[in-house]
Amino acid sequence: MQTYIGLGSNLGECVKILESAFTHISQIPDTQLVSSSSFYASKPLAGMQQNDYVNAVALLLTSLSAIKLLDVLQSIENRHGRTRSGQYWESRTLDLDILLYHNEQINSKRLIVPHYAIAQRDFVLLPLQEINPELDIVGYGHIKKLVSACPMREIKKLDL
Ligand code: A4P
Ligand code: MG
Repeated sequence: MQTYIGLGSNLGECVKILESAFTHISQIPDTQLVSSSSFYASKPLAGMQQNDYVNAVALLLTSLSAIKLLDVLQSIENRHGRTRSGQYWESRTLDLDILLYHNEQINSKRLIVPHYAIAQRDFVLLPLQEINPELDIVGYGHIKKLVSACPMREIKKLDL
């Protein structure tokens, strides 16, 4: 299955953490890391008083089920010092979201796919478009249309 993963970090050495996350992702069993986007820096959503985020997207080919993949991704988050105090949108060393899983629409207790905010976030749509400019998102439409409709904030592709 083709699956797109969104990576985010706004706590600690964000760039190094995302680089390490890509290494861990490339080692997931029964899974191949096909491509990775550039890194994008932007302010936290909703004007939250937090450090800027660094975000990226990965395209994987996997034979793991979506829920098994979520388990593995959460263990990678934990290994990168992710803590959860229960606060809404708290700062995080590493967030790994399943943006898309093949063309499946999943609505279970632990998993909503496509990701609930996939069409509203510049830091998700731009790296997705970079990796696959012809992407058609089930239930939402063509990436080009979504990028034109999405309010773009200040977002910077990092030169690494
Ligand atoms: N879950 C459901 N669907 C999914 C999915 N598709 N992928 C469940 C991953 N997890 C999914 O996630 C809470 C629960 O969501 C998981 O246990 C899983 O069962 P979490 O990672 O513990 O919490 P979270 O990430 O704080 O929650 P939420 O609401 O998903 O936050 P978001 O949407 O990740 O937003 N600004 C910028 N610039 N860049 C960012 O990356 N991120 C956020 C957080 C806010 N502002 C941001 C950014
Ligand atoms: Mg998350």
